[in-house]
Amino acid sequence: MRYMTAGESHGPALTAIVDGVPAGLKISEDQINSDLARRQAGYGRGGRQRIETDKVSITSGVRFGRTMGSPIALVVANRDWQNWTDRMAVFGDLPNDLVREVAPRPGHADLVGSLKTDTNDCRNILERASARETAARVAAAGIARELLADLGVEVFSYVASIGSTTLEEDDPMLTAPDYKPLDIELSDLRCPDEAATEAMKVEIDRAREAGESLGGTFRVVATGLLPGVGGYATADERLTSRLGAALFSIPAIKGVEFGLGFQAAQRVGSLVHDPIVLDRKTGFTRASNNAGGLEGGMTTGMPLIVTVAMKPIPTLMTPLPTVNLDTLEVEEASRERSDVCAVPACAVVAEAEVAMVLADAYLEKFGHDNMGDIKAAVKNYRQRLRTMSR
Ligand code: EPS
Repeated sequence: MRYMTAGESHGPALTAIVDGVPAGLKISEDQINSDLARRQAGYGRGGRQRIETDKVSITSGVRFGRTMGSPIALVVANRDWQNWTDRMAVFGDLPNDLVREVAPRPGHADLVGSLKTDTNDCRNILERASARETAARVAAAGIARELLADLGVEVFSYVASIGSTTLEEDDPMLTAPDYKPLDIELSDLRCPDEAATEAMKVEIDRAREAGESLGGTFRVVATGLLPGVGGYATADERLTSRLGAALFSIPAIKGVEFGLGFQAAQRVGSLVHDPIVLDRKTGFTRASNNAGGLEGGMTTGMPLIVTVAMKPIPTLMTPLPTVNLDTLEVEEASRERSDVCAVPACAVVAEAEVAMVLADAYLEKFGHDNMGDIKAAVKNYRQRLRTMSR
């Protein structure tokens, strides 16, 4: 199962195509729309989100609410397109009075993308490099989430820090899976602690007043996983590399840690690895989860816990110096309308990427054709695991 997206930030629409989806999977537009709404929210978001109310339209692959096994096309319209038809026209001559973007923003794809594609208008680059594209990813991953939910797997995320303000957690590898989705979604920053949320808001206010932007960290958690999904034998089977690649494909991601992550490198082995224990009801399990649910590139059956770092958004209202592409003079980088902080939204996008990789790995292990056969294979595997631990 894989997806591809197309679409510019201020073009008519974003499109995603998902293929490799088994037949017989129930799809809910409402569920996808609620994920799209979560991606739009969060304290620190900018003016664009007041224009958009992202809704998915499924134009192929689903009949009477169920997948047919054919590619699924999903479209999310850009309402803002109405305001950009002059500057983003699909056809017609280049207007003489077209305002080009010639002051590339440090940290964005503007300059290098323009050099690479031989354009003197950074808009050709920024329209696609904009994080607006991630709405299409969230829509696409709605299919993966339905599949995982049908097999007992839930994926959620929460914000762990904004700038220098951190959510205090004793041992997130033990406690993260127990956070209540409602506590997370009711927070303006998708952070399960009220006091931390308020402190993060203060830091965002301070950044906004200073014309600054802020990054942060968040965790993505997947529960209900079976052990042995992914693979150890070849590089491209390993879930660690697949999840890493998927998460690093999100704009602005600068770090990904599995389980204890970098902390594991500072501890002795006995304080890192998770003792194997036998639970008479559920089979083999672990006394701790420092590995964050992955060993040897495969799921262990413990919750998957990934911590992700997002850099501050490159668009600054107090801009850094840049070089004008026309005059070659030093000037201030362009001020595009932007967010001060989009970490809570980015966490929803990361959930989407994780869901897509996990769904793909489940299908690899349990078959691709239809949900009935897949569920029977999952049941059979569970049964064998129980027998092996007896
Ligand atoms: C975004 C839409 C964009 C930006 C933001 C993410 O809309 P606009 O450019 O019209 O304001 O708000 O993009 C960036 C932060 C970026 O660096 O490109 C969205 O829908 O997520």
